Amino acid sequence: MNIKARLKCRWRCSMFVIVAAIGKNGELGKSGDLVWHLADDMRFFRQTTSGGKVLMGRRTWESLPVRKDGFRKLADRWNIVVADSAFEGDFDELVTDLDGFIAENRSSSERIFVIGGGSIYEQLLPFAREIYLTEIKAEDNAADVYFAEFNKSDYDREILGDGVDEKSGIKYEFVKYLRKDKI
Ligand code: CP6
Repeated sequence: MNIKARLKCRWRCSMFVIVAAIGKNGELGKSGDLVWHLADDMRFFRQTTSGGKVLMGRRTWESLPVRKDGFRKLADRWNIVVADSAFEGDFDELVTDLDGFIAENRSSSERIFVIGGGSIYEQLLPFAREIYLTEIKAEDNAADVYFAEFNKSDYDREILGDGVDEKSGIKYEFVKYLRKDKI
């Protein structure tokens, strides 16, 4: 990142908002699917992202089930997928140059929810002022995708809620991380 870009972004980098559900060790994905399927998390995710724009990688898009109407899309949201130009699908917007997309959008005031997966989170972390993590108090050593390491001391941590999954008995917290500096 050059100095100019940093200066330009000094006051308004709230653009990219990361939303993820992770296990105790950062477990995100397993064999092309999510590790965690908690009803309360799905509700939280839907409520948080509904009506907005969601940005995801190609593999995350492919992990979405094809719906009854034959479409693979997160309903009521503008679906943006990062893939190469030959990639086809029912998404709303294709991003082939992620760095270019970040540069164009990072100082805008409109939020874009970054919803996965591992590689996309890692690339967007430096540009996200807010991170919404569902911290699931369980482990899965068969996971093959993990959330990127990030420095928690750079953020203020606020617990928005917690609970226990009825089906599995697994505990979780909905946590908001807000960057202390203005990036
Ligand atoms: N964040 C949280 C997410 C997702 C979920 N929970 C999610 C991951 C991949 C897809 C859709 C949603 N980003 N907290 C799961 C409900 Cl394809």
